[in-house]
Amino acid sequence: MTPTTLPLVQTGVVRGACPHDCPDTCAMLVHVQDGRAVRVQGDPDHPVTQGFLCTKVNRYVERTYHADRLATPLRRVGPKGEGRFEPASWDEALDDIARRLNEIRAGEHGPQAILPYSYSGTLGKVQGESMSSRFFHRIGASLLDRTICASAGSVGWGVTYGDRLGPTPEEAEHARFILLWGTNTLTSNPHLWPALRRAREAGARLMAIDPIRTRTAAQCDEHLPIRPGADAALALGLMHVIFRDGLDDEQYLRDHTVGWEALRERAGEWTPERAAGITGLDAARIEQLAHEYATTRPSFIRLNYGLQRHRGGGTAVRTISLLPAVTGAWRDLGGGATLSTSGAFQLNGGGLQRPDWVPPGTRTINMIQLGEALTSADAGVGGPPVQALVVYNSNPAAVAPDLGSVRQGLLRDDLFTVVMEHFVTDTARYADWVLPATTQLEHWDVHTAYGHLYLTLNRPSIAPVGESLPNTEIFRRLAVRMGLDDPEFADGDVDLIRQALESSHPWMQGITFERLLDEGWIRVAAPRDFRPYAEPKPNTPTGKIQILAPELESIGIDPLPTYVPPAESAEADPERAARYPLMLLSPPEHPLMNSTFANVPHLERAAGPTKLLLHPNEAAVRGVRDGDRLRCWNDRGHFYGRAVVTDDVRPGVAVSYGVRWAQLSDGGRTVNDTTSQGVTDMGGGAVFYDNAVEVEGAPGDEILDRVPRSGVYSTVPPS
Ligand SMILES: Nc1nc2c(c(=O)[nH]1)N[C@H]1C(S)=C(S)[C@@H](COP(=O)(O)OP(=O)(O)OC[C@H]3O[C@@H](n4cnc5c(=O)[nH]c(N)nc54)[C@H](O)[C@@H]3O)O[C@H]1N2
Ligand SMILES: Nc1nc2c(c(=O)[nH]1)N[C@H]1C(S)=C(S)[C@@H](COP(=O)(O)OP(=O)(O)OC[C@H]3O[C@@H](n4cnc5c(=O)[nH]c(N)nc54)[C@H](O)[C@@H]3O)O[C@H]1N2
Ligand SMILES: [Mo]
Repeated sequence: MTPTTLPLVQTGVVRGACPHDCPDTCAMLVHVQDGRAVRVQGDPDHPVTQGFLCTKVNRYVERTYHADRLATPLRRVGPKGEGRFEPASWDEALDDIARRLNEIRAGEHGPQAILPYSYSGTLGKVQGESMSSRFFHRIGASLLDRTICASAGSVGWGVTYGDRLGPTPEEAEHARFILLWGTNTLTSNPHLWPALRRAREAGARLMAIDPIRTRTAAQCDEHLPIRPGADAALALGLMHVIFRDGLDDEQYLRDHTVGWEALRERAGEWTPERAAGITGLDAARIEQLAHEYATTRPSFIRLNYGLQRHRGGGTAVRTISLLPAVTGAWRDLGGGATLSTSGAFQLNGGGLQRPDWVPPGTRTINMIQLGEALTSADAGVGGPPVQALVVYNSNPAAVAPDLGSVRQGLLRDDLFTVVMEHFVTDTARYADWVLPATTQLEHWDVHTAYGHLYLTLNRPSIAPVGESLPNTEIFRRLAVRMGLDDPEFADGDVDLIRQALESSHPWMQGITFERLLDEGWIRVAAPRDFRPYAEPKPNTPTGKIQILAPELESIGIDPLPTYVPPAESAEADPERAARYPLMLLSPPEHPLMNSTFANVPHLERAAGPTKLLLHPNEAAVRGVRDGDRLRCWNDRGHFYGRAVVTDDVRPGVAVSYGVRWAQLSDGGRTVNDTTSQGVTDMGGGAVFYDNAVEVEGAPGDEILDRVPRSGVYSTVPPS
């Protein structure tokens, strides 16, 4: 069965989509010459892509033809984790994997001893969760709760507003007061920037609320260096002033919300002085900010997922998201707040993934507790131990928290691990089988977005590199070998795209595969005057914006907006904070994309060695000088980094940008050796930035642990 049904273009320009986990989902033009990709380019006609790609994705061709790219299946020959493999044929690999998985399925512990593990290597609907879900659902494997990125904020927003919607760059340019709240726009959402620039040229004021003076904060009119995890306190302090001074839009609150009187009362307790004590900001500045925010229209808040990586992340997002309800900013074009626009895309996920095939009572494992799941007898949640792990679209041995525990699990000799990948990543090193997967240039897909309203088709532009196969095809072939004969396993990738588009939602009307093939990308049929909560009919239980969300009470959470201190802060855990006085933030490094581009030579060089940013006062008390080799540690583990002494970070905060490959990092350890498997208040989300550490000088040499380049695993022949 061939995954493509249309011939490849030998020389010309092919329309594609950037597959990465970013709000921008760019329309990407791939230039092909004699069957080889030579360049990728942002589509100049796309209203959000606007003709440019980011630093990382500009290197997509370099990554695709990287000398270390996997060309054949690889079988482990050395001990687990050493990274020694030998090439094998697809038949050998799939026969062995099917046999082992069938044995486990039929064995003492049953199919739930098999755990899929995947996340955002691609956000494609087809190469993400389609055939893979059908496969795992049909065999009755354990379910994976995909919480590593966005679940706290998604639940926080969801209980308040239902679907996630908000102004996109096309509306945001109309805003005149803009708060970039816990988001590093120039790094992680760069295609919003041109809209912000246009707004600014028309007189808008741009503010950043971030513990770090990021490259984005440095470009704003003002930077408010808030303490990590204190955002809800700031939002409540702002509401205090807005209500007190009669700057609220009471009509909007009456018409469209429930619980606003209780919120007004709650906000009454949050004087600017109290908010200042928690946020580390100046009380007078909070007063003034409240006035500026409430009286300048339209006002727009861009929050993103960074700020919810603390214990109180769900509540923080929920609290901030209510500011435009209090002021009525939602009424204006470009006014409101955006966490995500994913609610605009109502695709046929059920048809793609067949959740109806999941056997009743199947357990769910939280992906951020992979270490726990692999090292405890009942997978940490009750039920059988995990005996097989099948990884695709993810690199948990780099991106998951508490890597010491993850590695301990992956080293288990009785764990059967299959990793579908482009490279021998940190995770692939521990595999029994590594299977070569295609990249976005080599397979079909269709993409929604979470920062705009365009649906984008990805057409393959080149033939698969080496013997690589799309994820879908690997699962199809495995299904056949394991004796699964449902006709759904015969659907081709284009069939899956057509199925994804089968939707009765009014915004999906008229969007077909043929049109996408012709036009490349299509805006969903949302109103052009896009003000999603101007006259809201949210799909919440009350049909209103839920300032008061009673369903939270049943899970032990305050049903009203509130402030939840970070788990590892001095407020919540003074004993720990005394030992580990620095709160370590590890947001994305500008030239990296989670862990995906960490081994691409140009970007590896651009990122340089791991850095550890410290405020001059923190450096001074530890005798640390700029450029020193530092060791950063807590009870969970340690890693090394080069000191950058700078007042870009607050005292009490340390920063190490990520995500790195352990095998390319000093000592084979990364920041995720220190992060915790704890969860957020809502959604079971990751708390990467709720991480108390200490730092000391560590004179000595860098030690790298790179898997040798040649002779160990088979690579693509040099071109
Ligand atoms: N270049 C690049 N772009 C990316 C990615 C990447 O790895 N590299 N990753 C993509 C993915 S998967 C995601 S989810 C997004 C993430 O992108 P964002 O949602 O923007 O999240 P982060 O970069 O994690 O954090 C944003 C900012 O929040 C700040 N921050 C941390 N804690 C707090 C807090 O408590 N309060 C406030 N106010 N600010 C805080 C951080 O210092 C950081 O500057 O980016 C996507 N885009
Ligand atoms: N300390 C710290 N840790 C973090 C974060 C942080 O800010 N700080 N951010 C977190 C966030 S927001 C996220 S979203 C996660 C991301 O974590 P992951 O979802 O694991 O993302 P990546 O690290 O990009 O790894 C994706 C892998 O998928 C592979 N891949 C790409 N396309 C395909 C394909 O078509 N088929 C197959 N089989 N493989 C493919 C790539 O080669 C890559 O190795 O990391 C989290 N980890
Ligand atoms: Mo993410």
